[in-house]
Amino acid sequence: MDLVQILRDSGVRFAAGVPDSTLREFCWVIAEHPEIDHVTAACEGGALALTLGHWIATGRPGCAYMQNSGLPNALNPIMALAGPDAYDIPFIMIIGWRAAPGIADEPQHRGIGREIVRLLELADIDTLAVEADGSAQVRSFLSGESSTRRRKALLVSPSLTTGGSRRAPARDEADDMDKNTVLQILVDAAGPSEVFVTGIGHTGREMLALRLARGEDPFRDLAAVGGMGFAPQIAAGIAMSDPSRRVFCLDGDGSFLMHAGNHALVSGRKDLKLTHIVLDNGCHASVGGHPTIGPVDFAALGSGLGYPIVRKAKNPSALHDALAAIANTDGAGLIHVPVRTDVPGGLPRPDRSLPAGLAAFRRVAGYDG
Ligand SMILES: Cc1ncc(C[n+]2csc(CCOP(=O)(O)OP(=O)(O)O)c2C)c(N)n1
Repeated sequence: MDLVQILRDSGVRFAAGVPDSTLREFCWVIAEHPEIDHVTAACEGGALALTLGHWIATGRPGCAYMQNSGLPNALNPIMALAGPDAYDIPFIMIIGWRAAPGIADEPQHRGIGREIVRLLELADIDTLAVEADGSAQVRSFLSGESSTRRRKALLVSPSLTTGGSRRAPARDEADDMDKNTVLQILVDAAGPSEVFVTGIGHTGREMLALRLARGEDPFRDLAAVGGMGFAPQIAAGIAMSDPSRRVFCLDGDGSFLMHAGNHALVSGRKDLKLTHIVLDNGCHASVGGHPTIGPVDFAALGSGLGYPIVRKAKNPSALHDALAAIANTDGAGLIHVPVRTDVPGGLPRPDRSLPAGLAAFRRVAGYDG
């Protein structure tokens, strides 16, 4: 089904969103559509609010697209700005439905996958689960023939995903390090008791592969697999509560930007032994390689947010220098590391449930006694 063309035919001329693997091809096509103005958003609430501005200026509902994990990020503007008790503004949402009923999916997606229809109903949004042969149904839903509410959501499950081809990287990455080289350097540089927290996406699984290849405990690191953008706050919470060791946070550029204001918590905190690494591949590599919002000068942003020390490391020796400089400075440090976009195939997954993995991490770190 050509969902983008159906949106266009329904009058949509503006779209904003955060990419999702379920919507992989949709995200590429809508970004390239000649008649639809497209913006990548830093977070889902931002995407939704962009569509509100579009409606205010044009009277046309815009389209906000996202993975269902991002719906809670958008519920604030949905209910407190666009809802019938607030400004009562129409919009159309396209939502990638991870863990749709009957589809096996990762545990972090299950809660929202199960409850999304109820969440949308509570938010006064009319919902249609899109069927593979449901073009006519979608057209009638969007035109208002079969749905009278002003706010509408189409739920798209992975079985409808088509295409999925990666596009060329948004920037020349020939001189960038590959992520595995960076991870090796970080693990070599860290002391035996130092702690790693990895953000969402493939980095956690790449660390797992590295630990297994090195014969090390695969549960030494905490993979913050849900909650995109929150790994740095988990890491900072550990660092605030356990000043005896350094905490490394391995973040993606998309994740760093999603809730960037939170990083200012490092400002003025001389006690924080936190090394925040932004692995910047310029894209959302884990969901299909769609470009992240920007370009952004992460080093300038880091300084502005109050990191006492900020470095950009484009090669192994610069990364070694940056790690040493941060280790010798009070307070948190940020390292911006441009990395290549490729994602290795066949990455392992943890062989335990999330609570069991967390328990193992706390045991290895000595936090459970
Ligand atoms: C709140 C939320 N929005 C979107 C997603 C879908 N998602 C999973 S990984 C990812 C990309 C993360 O990009 P980045 O942090 O740059 O890391 P990379 O994938 O490039 O390593 C996205 C958008 C999600 N899981 N949760």
